[in-house]
Amino acid sequence: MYRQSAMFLQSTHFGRIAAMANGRVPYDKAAVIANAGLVAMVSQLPWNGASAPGTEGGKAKPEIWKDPAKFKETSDKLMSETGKLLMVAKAGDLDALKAAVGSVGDTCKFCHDTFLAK
Ligand code: ASC
Repeated sequence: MYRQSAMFLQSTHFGRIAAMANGRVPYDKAAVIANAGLVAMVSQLPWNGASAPGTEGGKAKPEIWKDPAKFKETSDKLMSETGKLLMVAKAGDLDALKAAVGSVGDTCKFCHDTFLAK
């Protein structure tokens, strides 16, 4: 429940940024910064409810607990990419924002493809 709640919040706030990066919603620098700050913060949370012994279950694959080093590498990458997203958000360049949104989204997708059961 903890893990899924954190993932839901990340998806919500990242989705608000992605909507602006994709042109579905008008670009609003302050809103991007606010949402990127939340994504950078919340991206640090799910691992408290994933990878520790006793947190198996849901749609998380057993590989998370079998290969914790690989999982840590993957979760560390998300935190570094969301940190970059926040810096780019503050800089206010829309093209750079699109690229950073792409990098974060690729990181989400890689981890889901690897560690999330269908
Ligand atoms: C999102 C979201 C994800 C990722 C993923 C990227 O906005 O909720 O899980 O991006 O779809 O491929």
